[in-house]
Amino acid sequence: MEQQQTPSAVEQAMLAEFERRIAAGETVEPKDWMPERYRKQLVRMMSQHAHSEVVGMLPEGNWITRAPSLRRKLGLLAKVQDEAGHGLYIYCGTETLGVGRDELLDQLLSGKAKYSSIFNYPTLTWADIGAIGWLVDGAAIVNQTMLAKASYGPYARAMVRICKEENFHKKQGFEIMTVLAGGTPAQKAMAQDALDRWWWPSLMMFGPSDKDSPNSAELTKWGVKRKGNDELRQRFVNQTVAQAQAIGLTIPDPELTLDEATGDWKFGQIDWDEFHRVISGDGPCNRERLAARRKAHDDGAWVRAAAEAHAAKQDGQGGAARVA
Ligand code: FAQ
Repeated sequence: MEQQQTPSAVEQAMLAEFERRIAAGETVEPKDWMPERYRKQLVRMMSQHAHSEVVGMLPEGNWITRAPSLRRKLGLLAKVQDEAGHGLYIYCGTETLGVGRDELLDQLLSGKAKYSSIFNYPTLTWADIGAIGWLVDGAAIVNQTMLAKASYGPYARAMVRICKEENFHKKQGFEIMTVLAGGTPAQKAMAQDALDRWWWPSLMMFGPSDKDSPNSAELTKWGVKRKGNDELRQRFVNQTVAQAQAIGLTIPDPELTLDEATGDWKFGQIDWDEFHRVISGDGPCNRERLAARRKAHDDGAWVRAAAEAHAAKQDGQGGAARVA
């Protein structure tokens, strides 16, 4: 009986020490003791994030061959490549928690894992590329600037670099929108249409309202999340309204009003039914996105096989050299 209580007391002491470190603002590193639940929450959130970066390449990749100029094509190509890099940093960060990339990719390809709702919407016109950079990267920056202070070191450090790159992405998107909004009436209409379609899905990126967010309390207690979903969403709205006004576009929300007392732009009701449909696999492009990822994985089988054969050959040569 006593033997069963002792480990629990030790565990409690370790948990208390862990929480003391978090409260003191210390960073948790891969070899530090951590509660199993903390590790699980991080794997869940980080792997979803990594998948989002990789699936997020698809809607924009759709326009690489149709970019309106060489300059735009180069910019978009570089951006999409950056997103692949972001996925890689975060998968590497997740590996420090003892989960292999193969396992995480299996979860994505089998449809078990989540990725950001936003990437299940189609890119119908060139203006959608501007809207993604401006709104989607803009929302990602607001969320990830907070995560750059997360308690888990490898994740926080990945966020610092990612946010720097996302800033370029946002600028290229906003510049595309600025040029279109100041162009011909047809170009301006195309920019407005893209804003109309991407606005509400961008607000959904921040996740459900805090009162309906089952993970927030635990993530906040352990210093992974430093701000709630609603506060970040509000921060994004406040920033973006002024930017839309500056380029003469209208946010598609008749209820948008400035609260003079707080300085917040109050916005209308988010369609949470749509959000839940999209995250449960029934959005406009969920099936298409997963099919594209599965095809890319299958098409890349020979590259993985060649890389493994090369590594085995190098090991063999290294071994021979060492023997010699
Ligand atoms: N989409 O309890 P909460 C980017 C799920 S990167 C899908 O509030 P949490 C860059 C949530 O997972 C964009 N699912 O959850 C780029 C949970 O489900 P589970 C990705 C969502 O973790 C730009 C359930 O709902 N960024 O855009 C979404 O406390 C352009 C309950 O929610 C990140 O992943 C959603 N929007 O807060 C790339 C940032 N929202 O797992 C390419 C890191 C919620 O219990 C091109 N993640 N869910 O079954 C986070 O900050 C958080 O995980 C939140 C959700 C805020 C997304």
